Amino acid sequence: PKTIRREDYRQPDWIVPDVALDFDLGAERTVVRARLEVRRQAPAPLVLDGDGLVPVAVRVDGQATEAWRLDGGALVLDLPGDAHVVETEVALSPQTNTQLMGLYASGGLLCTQCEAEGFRRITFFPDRPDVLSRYRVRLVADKARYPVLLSNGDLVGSGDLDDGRHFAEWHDPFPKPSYLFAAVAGDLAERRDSFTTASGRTVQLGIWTRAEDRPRTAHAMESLKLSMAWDERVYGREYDLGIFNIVAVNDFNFGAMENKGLNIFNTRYILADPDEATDSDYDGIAAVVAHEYFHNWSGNRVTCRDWFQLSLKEGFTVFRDQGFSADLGSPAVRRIEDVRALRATQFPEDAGPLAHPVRPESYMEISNFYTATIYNKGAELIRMIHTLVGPGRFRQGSDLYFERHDGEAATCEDFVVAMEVGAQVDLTAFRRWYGQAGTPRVEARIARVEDGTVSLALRQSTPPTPGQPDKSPVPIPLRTALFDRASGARLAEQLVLLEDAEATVALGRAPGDVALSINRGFSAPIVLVADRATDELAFLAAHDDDPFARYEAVQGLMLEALVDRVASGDAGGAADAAVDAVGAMLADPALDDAFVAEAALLPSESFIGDQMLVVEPLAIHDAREWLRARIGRAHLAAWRERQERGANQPFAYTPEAKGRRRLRGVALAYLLAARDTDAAARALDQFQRADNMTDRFSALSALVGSDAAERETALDAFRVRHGGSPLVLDKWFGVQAGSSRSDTLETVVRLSRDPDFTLANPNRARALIGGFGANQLALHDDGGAGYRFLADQILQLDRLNPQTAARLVPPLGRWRRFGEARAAAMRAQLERMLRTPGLSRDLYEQVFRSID
Ligand code: B3K
Ligand code: ZN
Repeated sequence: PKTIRREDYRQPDWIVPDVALDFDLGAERTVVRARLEVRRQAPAPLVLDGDGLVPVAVRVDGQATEAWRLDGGALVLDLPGDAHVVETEVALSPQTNTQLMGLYASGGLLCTQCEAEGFRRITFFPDRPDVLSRYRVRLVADKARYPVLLSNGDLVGSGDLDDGRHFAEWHDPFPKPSYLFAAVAGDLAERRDSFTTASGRTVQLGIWTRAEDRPRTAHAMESLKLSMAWDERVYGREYDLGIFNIVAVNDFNFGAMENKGLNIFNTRYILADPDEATDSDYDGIAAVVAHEYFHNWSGNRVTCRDWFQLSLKEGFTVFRDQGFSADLGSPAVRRIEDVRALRATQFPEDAGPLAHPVRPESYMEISNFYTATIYNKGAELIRMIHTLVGPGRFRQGSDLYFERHDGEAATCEDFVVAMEVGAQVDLTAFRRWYGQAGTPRVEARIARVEDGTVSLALRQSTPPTPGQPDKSPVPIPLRTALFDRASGARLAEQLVLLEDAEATVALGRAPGDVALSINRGFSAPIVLVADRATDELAFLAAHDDDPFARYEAVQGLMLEALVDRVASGDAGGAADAAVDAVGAMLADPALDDAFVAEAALLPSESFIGDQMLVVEPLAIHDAREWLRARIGRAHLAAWRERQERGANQPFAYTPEAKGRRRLRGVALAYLLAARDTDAAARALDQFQRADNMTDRFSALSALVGSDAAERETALDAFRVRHGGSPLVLDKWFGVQAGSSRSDTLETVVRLSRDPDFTLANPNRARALIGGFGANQLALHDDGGAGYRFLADQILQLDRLNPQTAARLVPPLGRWRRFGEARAAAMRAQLERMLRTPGLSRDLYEQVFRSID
């Protein structure tokens, strides 16, 4: 496959101001007729991208022509003038489209997915984000099978035809790139609502699902209305069309898609009721509904010039949805969750063979670049700008960005320039964050100068990443405070900006002993190496007034204990301090349950592994279980009380009740780890009596790693109760794939042959195969069979759905982090995959990059 480079960007030779599409829809066969008004921008032939398309007919200015050729799938025409009308006709087979890109069938529905390059699987077109067109779409289908016909924009006509067919015509007045095109046909039920914008326009809102799912769309609709109001209030952005529709589909490659006026969602991010969705599912729905809605401005009104600019829309939109979610619930807890996710996915990516800058330089397959780096690190860059300039100036910057680039295809540079001008800040050095991969490491150490001034010595370095051996310093904003150890008082908080490789900063005068609180709120996406003694961390765990920093201090104690335990079998004083810190939080009535639950959670096994030179999965697991048992036993009474608190109250969806449920789940896991006598019975009791999925599933999760008889009882009951609901069955597969039992590989192999398992559905494949890949203990268990199984599944899936297959590769790409035998066995599987004939471009690129 060939490599596409950012430096090779050229403006389009031809543009397409207007396009009319005519779909004659059917699952087995769909005919697409396209009419493109093309305008020349440069002396070159017209190249219309195509992927797997065969032209049935081609016309230029109304005349049939044979003067075309196919070049690597694209339709090439030499046209004489500067403006022509080009018409093409192709036939598609949605039913056999297992890639789920382009037009495909899901359940009884027909739907599209075009980002990034799926539109070329529907019709011949300059399928690049800098070609913006006005679309007119006519959909024709059998009325009984496909009573609902949706596309972007406004409905401008509909009616019946002969032979039981009907049609609908949609017109989208906003010019858009082809990746935002969407069409849906199916037997769908609507939840309808409306929203009145700040300027008084009424928008008709519709969420479309199968009829039986309609009752489970209330939370998504509520989230949509809150998002619309939030974007008006916080960013001054109003919705622009008369209609906003969302359709939920079962088979979808990722979370959702922001098509103009017609978002298409994975059912997972729409459907919820208390009996089937956990609180974190509810949160995920609110966040993704908001994210796709926010794209209407950050992505659709202002789109990307080319795919190297992907983070322009994704990083910014993640930052926006994080702000929305923070405002909905507890900002501190939300920040902790976001940082946990960053460390779980983006940090390892940035430290491994797939590391790439937020604005990449090259790719083979753009689908492989919808990564945690583009999304989550991209959001952290925006957050740093926000931190540097403050909310007011940030808003002036974002206003200017939207004003300047409305209707355009922009670049990351355009965003930075708009921020510089609008927020009055010099971001010259900050631009390096966009081009440099790798997570900076910051060493921080305080020293006392004679006159009582405390100074902070900082040093930054970024490890080499593939293709980037030498790194420059980046500007790192560090929210920093000192505490007086004797009184517990905070002495000062300041925003320290580390711009050079090294710097020393005076923090102020402090008479007595101090504790250093740094990178508060996780103000920069870095790895902090602060030379702090256990008792200093313990102090911060008890006294820091920044909840995130307090959480970090507790996690720091836990990590220290775990790393020591793995290294030497001993855990020094850090384990005792961690035990005490958790106890103190449990006893502190001022802390809310959600925060305590987050802070009491142990670092994940893979995050512990990330701290070590050579990852030892079993030793890590044992150390973690050992610390878990200690924390469990030390606070048995408190855990029991937290597990029971409010258990008999009926379900409520309030922040307090959510926090209580979260802590209940954590408490139950600690009770099981402590081998409290009745823990398994207690878990089964919670499982059986729960009137909601959060409590039921936290009980099941706690039991699934145990040998207790209650485990099978719960697993069986769960399947019987929820077997008819695909999303809940995904949980059943996933929880077993994540189990810490030694027979997990066997279980997963058996489940892969279960009649309810299929690789064709991405949610199901991710639950079982993705869940297994993320299970460090099980994947690396015997250093061979797990890798082979994972590689086999990836290869099988690649034949159906390359995009989803390629996303399962990263766990194997971490081979360098493991001991020799494991590394060799993992590499052998990567090599076997690479040798397999007929690999997709997606999988080839991921495997190829993972090998060296
Ligand atoms: N923009 C889409 C992602 C498309 C992924 C294509 N491989 C969803 C989102 O980020 O909102
Ligand atoms: Zn997005």
